[in-house]
This record gives sequence, C-alpha cells and structure tokens, in this order.
Amino acid sequence: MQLTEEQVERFQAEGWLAVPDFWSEQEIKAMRVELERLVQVGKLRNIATDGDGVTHSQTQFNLQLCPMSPHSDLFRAMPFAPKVAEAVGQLIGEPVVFHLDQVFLKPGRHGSGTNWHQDGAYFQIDDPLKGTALWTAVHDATTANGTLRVIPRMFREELPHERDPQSDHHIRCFPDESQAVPVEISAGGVVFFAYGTPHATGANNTDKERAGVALHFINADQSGTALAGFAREKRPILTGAEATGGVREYGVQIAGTWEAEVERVLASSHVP
Ligand SMILES: O=C(O)CCC(=O)C(=O)O
Repeated sequence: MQLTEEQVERFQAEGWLAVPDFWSEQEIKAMRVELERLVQVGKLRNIATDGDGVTHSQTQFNLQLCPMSPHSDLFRAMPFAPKVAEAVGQLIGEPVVFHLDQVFLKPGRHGSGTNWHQDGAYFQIDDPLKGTALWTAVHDATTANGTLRVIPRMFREELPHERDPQSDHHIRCFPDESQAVPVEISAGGVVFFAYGTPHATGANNTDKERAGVALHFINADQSGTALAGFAREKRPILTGAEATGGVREYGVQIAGTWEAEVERVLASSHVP
C-alpha cells in the first residue's frame, strides 16, 4: 500500500502510524480462521505468569506463537503481500528484511496484556527508525479489550529494561504512562511502530477474544549490528536486488502466493 508523504513524515516524527483498513475483510477472515486452527492444534502457548516470571498462570492468558511462519503457509506468505513491502519500504527505507513474526491472542475476560517495552531492547539496531513492527488488529481493538498503547516521540530514548515477572520470557520498562496513546482501531487496521517506540497492550475486559499479529522488519543496509548481519544473511529480503521471493530462505517461491493462500484458507473454513 502506498502511504502518503504525510504518513511517512508522521511515522518519522512520532515513531508510530495507524493505518485503518490495511487488510480487506477477506484477508482478516482468513487470518482468524488460520489462528483458530493454530489454537486447535495447540501451537499457541500461555506466556502469562501470576507474577513469578516462571509458573504459567491458570487464570490469566496471553497466548503467543513466535515465530508463526514455520507453522502456517498463510502467515508465511503475509509479509510477502505486495502492500506490506511497499509500505514498510517507505517507512524504514529499502532493502527491507522480514525479521520476525508473532501473534498474541487474549481470550475474553482472562486475556492479559504485554507490559511496556521497546523492541530495540531485544533487537539492537543502529537507528531506532530503521526497524518497524506492523501490528495487525485481527479483531476490533479497543481500550476495553486491551488495544495497543504507544508513547509517541520517545523512540530515541533507550529506556532501562528489566525481567517482566508477569511473562515467562519478556522484559519490561517503565515509561511515563501519562504520555501513552491508546490506539483504537477496527479489525483490518494496522499500527506501525518503530523499534525504539515504547508500547504495551492491556487486559481484555470484554467477553470476546482479541488477537494482534505483529510482523517485524528492519532495513538491511544498517551496518555494525549483529542483528542486521544475521537478518541479511538468514532472513527473507523482501525488496531490492537480493530479494528472491522467499526461495533462498524457504526453498520455494513465497512471493505472489498471498492471495491464493487467503483463498485456500477461506475455502477450508466452515465459518460462513
Ligand atoms: O499484542 C501484544 O500483546 C504485544 C505486541 C508487542 O508487544 C509486539 O509485537 O512487540
């Protein structure tokens, strides 16, 4: 999807950008069907703990699958959808490397949030604007069901992180929450946020489940970081002269399969 100059400038100034209706209804429906399959075959794992950072909670659920691509042809094809590379390339510059994918699913009433963190605290890159998440609202995301919150204009500040006792593996930081912006967005909308942007999600206090799928991208031309070297060598390069459409990384052509994957998943579904 071609972003406007104003949207690109906003991302570069604020460190985040919401784009409503990025995915079609059919695309979102296929994501929901595929997520349900992944839940049914037991691929999502409860990472929430009751506060000791180790023991999985029996009452709170933050269901994660990371990475998704090895378990799902649909989600493997998702970063190759042409509108993804186009928009991400405008935001972080080309060539774009697809770095990581994950989903967090919060069941109704028992879904817990993901505490504040900067992705750059996990994935160090030279310039915090040269990496971005593309977070998809698989269901309508509201304050009541714990939508994403971001802290604008803070992407250049490296906040101290510590182990998050409410998760079995995360780290967290403590930004000034009075600066936080809740990003309410309908299903199909996406939020781009730079690797430096502090973000968090909240508890799901509604009866219905809510999921967010996050794809993470970095610019391949950064020098001097272990991540950039690793990503360039091992992860799918989506744009530029080195892009192979997924052949180098997966052994088969993935580029060009997104629409067919959406149709395949919808055809396999019994949901009307
Ligand atoms: O959806 C969530 O709960 C958290 C998403 C997130 O923190 C991320 O993708 O980095």
